[in-house]
Amino acid sequence: MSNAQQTLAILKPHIVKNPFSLNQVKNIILKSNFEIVCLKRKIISIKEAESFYSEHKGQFFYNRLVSFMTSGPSELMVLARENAIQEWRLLMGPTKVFRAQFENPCSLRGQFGLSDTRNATHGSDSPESAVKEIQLFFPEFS
Ligand code: IDP
Repeated sequence: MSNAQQTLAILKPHIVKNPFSLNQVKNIILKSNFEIVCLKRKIISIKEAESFYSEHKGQFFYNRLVSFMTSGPSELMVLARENAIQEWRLLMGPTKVFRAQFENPCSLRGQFGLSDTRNATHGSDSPESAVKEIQLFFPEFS
């Protein structure tokens, strides 16, 4: 794939727990021209979640976020396509679920988000974080 860029995507635990949602989200990913380059289902450890979300340490939602993200299996993916980082964030929609539902109800967070914490998906926000996040969860790949 020429001009392909990679990003780290996470399908958060409430999506993975529900086979119907999981299947729907994966179909949307493939229909949106992303290639799933690597996929791993795992329970993120507390240490990994704390490091992954370290920029939010001290925020009122940090403990809730770490405990939700470690509450069950997530699916971690390296996604590739042209402009993957921006396109995946567009497909996810806004971080806050009420905004996603009003501003972009067809986005993944608009359709599958349950709350600001359980907002369905994660996506890297820059080329630098994509490299760092892929390295954290797929050290064997990078
Ligand atoms: P992003 O996931 O869209 O990049 P960030 O601001 O980096 O958004 O926040 C990381 C994660 O922290 C979000 O995906 C969400 O799960 C959680 N989060 C962000 N803001 C809030 C909030 O106000 N309440 C609860 N959880 C939040």
